[in-house]
Amino acid sequence: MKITEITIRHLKMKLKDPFTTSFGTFEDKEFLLLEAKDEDGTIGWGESVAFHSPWYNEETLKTNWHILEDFLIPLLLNKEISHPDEVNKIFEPIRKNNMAKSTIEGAVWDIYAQQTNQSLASALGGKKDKIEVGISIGIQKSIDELVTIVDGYVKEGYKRIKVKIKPGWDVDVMRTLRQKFPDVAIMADANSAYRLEDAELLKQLDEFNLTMVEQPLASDDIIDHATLQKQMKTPICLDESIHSLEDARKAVELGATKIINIKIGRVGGLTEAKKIHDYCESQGIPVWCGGMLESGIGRAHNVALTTLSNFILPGDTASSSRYWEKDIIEPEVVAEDGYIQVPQTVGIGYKVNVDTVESYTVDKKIYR
Ligand code: OSB
Ligand code: MG
Repeated sequence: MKITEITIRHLKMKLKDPFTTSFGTFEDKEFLLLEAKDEDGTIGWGESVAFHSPWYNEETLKTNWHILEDFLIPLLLNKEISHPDEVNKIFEPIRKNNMAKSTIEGAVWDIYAQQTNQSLASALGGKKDKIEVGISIGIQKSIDELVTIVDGYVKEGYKRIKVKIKPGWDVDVMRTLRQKFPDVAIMADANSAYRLEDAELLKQLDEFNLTMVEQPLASDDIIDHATLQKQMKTPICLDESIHSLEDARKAVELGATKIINIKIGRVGGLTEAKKIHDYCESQGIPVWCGGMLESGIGRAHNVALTTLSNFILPGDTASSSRYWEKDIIEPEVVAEDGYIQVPQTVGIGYKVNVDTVESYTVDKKIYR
């Protein structure tokens, strides 16, 4: 395969409900979509999970556009590739910028799956025909409102409820949820809102039998997480701190994490995601697939990745309709009773509705 044309689009999609984390609120999702065409006209799609501003990590939609336009696209265009695993190596001269790299790599995987006449899931080596999913719920105005929302999603069948926490919205919230939902798998995600000095407070979470606590400490830390894990019974799961197989190995060896959240964009693409998955499997560390409020295209990639065997815990890949009035793929991603059926058609398995994509597009450029 040889990529001969790439289109980058900047999309803006309104979220049905604003989403609040420990660092701020989203009302709209702005992100880049990448459409790659190979020499025989096969089209593949990739989504950048970089946000409009750099609060989750240092990448943004604009830095991704810059890195794609000035470095990654020139490295990849018209280069002969026999397998998507080679994309990583082609990008080796460029440090980090994982979300930018992953955007193209995802499109190359989509093309590869189509050309080898298989679903993206099976191209990755996934075997499941359905995946188990949970849902991530932002910070709410009151605990009562949160309880009502959780109740709705539990009734819809989501297999695990994750709630965002931050200082002042933590122990009481989790205590109430555990009282109201004694048998539901519940976890908390702090998005780095605490420091090791908060260990006494975080240890109070041990009372509530949480499945895990996600990224309690700094986004670039693994040392303090290891110290905290020694004092806490609840398993720690790292999200922001893991950018590569090497990060995963160090975090596991130090005892900083007992579970890993794999996000394709954060680790630089599906090839690296699969390596982390395989390493964790060999170490007995369960993984799950995180989310970045993706449109249908990123969501389709997440569904495919989750079919790998060590994605043991339900991830954050909820139904399209939880985020959008109208998603850009057909059919939309649907979780029923907490399961998503994995599409068996070739490539990402969902049809991209280009008219809908265009209706959300605020900027666009073609590279040849
Ligand atoms: O930390 O997992 C996170 C959303 C935006 C940024 C970071 C995170 C999240 C979520 C939501 O938790 C996951 C989703 O529903 O896509
Ligand atoms: Mg997280």
